Amino acid sequence: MFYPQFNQEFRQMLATMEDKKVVVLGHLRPDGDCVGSQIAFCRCLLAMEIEAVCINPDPIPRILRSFLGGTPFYLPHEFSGEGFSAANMDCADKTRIGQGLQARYPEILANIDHHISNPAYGRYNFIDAGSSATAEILAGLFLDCGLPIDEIAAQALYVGIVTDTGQFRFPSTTRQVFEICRLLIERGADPAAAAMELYERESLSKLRLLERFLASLQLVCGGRACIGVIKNGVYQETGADKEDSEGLVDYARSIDGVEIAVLLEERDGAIKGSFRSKDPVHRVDQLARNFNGGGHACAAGFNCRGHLEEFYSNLVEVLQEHFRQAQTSPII
Ligand SMILES: [Mn+2]
Repeated sequence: MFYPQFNQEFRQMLATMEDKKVVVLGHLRPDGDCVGSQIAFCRCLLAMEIEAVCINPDPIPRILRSFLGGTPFYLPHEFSGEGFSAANMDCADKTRIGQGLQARYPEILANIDHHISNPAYGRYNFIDAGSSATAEILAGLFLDCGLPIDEIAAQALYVGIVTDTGQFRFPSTTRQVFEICRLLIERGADPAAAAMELYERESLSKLRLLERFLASLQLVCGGRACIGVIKNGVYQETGADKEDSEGLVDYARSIDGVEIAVLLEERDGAIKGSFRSKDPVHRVDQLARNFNGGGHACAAGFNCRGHLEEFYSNLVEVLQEHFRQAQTSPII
């Protein structure tokens, strides 16, 4: 069994869902793990003849739409979902589903997630920070319980895992990850087809955005950190969408000697930031907490008010202090 600690409770939860209608919720700016987990969980419920739909506070990114396979997905204004019980996928806290959905669903029946900071806000909680993806947890639970995983669900779960492990490169890539992926492939997941959709269908405007981001990169803290920015207006100038910033910060992290990378997006008086680190020792979720954010040890984010120039120098100080306190030696 992959998750023996959850087995009984998961079965119990599914049993209570049998006389309910369920809305499967994802987080703001949904990513592959969020959408993949929603697809799979919704399809599992539908196969059990439980009425279920997915609702997301933001639209599904273009790149992920081909994986939906007819699974019902709505925006909040398209489906009222009254009388439905909520199941949150990949949401580190209640606010991640956005204000509107939070008001609609103040109580969360199921909370399935792998964020270290998740405070277990659901009636049923399946949280494992040691898992690479929410999709890994879900796949493991389905396999443990012998639940049906159709081809579309298998591919969706695979997409969640391949994206959240950075294509099997991050420290969260364990033997169990490969074991689960092997079983998903047996059930119809197709790695080459997934890679084609995920990584070979970029828009030119996204690459124009990348060009601007790369031009902004600065090394700080003696080359141990790298910061890149996207200023107001760059989206308009390049024709890129907000969702196209996904993955940019990884280029900053990829530089030799860089241990922490930061992407700062200026958004009309507010700043959206993403932290990535090469080593969990840096706990970027704690760094993000300085700015009211959170996330994983190696990947975290925040949103705050402020102006870019001021914020930038403040951030450099926070990073300098972090490296002083961490007393970690540079990775050479
Ligand atoms: Mn995730």
